[in-house]
Amino acid sequence: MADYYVGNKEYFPGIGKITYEGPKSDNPLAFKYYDADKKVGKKKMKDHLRFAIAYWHSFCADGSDPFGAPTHPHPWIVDAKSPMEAAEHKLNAAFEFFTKLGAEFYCFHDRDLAPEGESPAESEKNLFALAAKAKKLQKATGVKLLWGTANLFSHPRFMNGAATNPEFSVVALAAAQVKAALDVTIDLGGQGYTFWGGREGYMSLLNTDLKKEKEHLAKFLSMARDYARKQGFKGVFYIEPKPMEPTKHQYDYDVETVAGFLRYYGLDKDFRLNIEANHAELAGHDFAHELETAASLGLFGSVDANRGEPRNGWDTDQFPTSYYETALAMYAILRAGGFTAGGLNFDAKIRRNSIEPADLFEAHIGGMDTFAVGLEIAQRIIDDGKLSGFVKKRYASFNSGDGAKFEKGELSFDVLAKLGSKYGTAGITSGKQEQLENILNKYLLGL
Ligand code: XLS
Ligand code: NI
Ligand code: NI
Repeated sequence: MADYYVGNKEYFPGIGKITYEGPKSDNPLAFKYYDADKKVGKKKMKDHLRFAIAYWHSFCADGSDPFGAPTHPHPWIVDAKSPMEAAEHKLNAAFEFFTKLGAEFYCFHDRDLAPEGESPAESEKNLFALAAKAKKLQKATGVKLLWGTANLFSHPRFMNGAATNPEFSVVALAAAQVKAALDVTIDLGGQGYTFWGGREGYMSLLNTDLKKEKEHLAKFLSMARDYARKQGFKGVFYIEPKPMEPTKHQYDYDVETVAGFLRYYGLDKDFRLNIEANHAELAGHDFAHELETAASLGLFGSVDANRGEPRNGWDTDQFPTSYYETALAMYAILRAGGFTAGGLNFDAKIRRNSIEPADLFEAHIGGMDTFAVGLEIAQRIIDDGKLSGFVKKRYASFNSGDGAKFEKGELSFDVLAKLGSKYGTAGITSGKQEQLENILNKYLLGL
């Protein structure tokens, strides 16, 4: 990656390139565990982890919440004379941040990059103008676009949904936005394109035709896919599941729900899952459960790396800090074959009262270190082979004899039932969960 780019102005003065200093360092602006070029298994850490920065949280969100005004200073908008100039300054600040941190990828919504105009045509013009500038910065720095997306949830026109809106005109407006977002994603060499359906759900069944809305969603996604493929898009389409918030119930509830939807509508060839830790928690699942489920269906794609607050029922989007969670996540990801087009996108925000410029760096450094540790633990688990060996042995009765016949579909149900009486209580064995948990704790300690 080229040295950090500084536009007309440096937005994070006093902070240089973040380097690896090792676990003994107490420099808050250095990596303790993430050592980009260190080999873990067959790949370098950076190629396993493929870190991406979420443009919206880091450069757009201002610390405001339903109870209070913005708290984050955002120096890149202070001296701007127009929203377009502010967007340009923000872009410079973002690339300064990416390159100082050493993150190779970023992700954006159309409206993060450029302000909405008075008409769809003006919005498109704004977006294309900013994308042209982003393209230059990508070229100058080597930073790449992991995925693009369209914000189909903030504008009041989407209060009843975007692709699932009961009004056809709004569905068409959503298409105008997605088309432009796809165009810039393709132009910027985006490796993926994400659909997160924040408003694709309902608040009340009393005013909703659920079947129609789901059909409209599928139609919309198929049309968008066909358009992008025709434009030469070779990347991966992602659906990002989330069970609720902002709607009471979102159609893309969790991985299983989305997998069923994709298969029912024949979208499973082009679409993969973008799995967010906090959304898994909201759906009542472990993060690793969602990853494992997607992998088991051949639909694993990418990750929105963050964490929730277990005692809150909403999407707090905090930076990951738990080795336990990242180890189990990386264990699932490595066994799924690792990332190809996907990566770890920090869909996470610093807290409202984290108001120093360094806080944004420290948050990402912590997240990257936490995933680097998780990766090393996961590789240790794989190399040692105790856990996978146990699992393999646990299912060994299906490797030969009647068990193998069962798997191959060579037994009728009544024969299976007869075998039941033949075997009696043989094979009723311990799951050894506690022993395995103790082994996992050893790996966590690096032993
Ligand atoms: C919100 C989602 C959103 C998507 C992109 O909860 O996580 O940020 O990642 O639209
Ligand atoms: Ni997300
Ligand atoms: Ni989220």
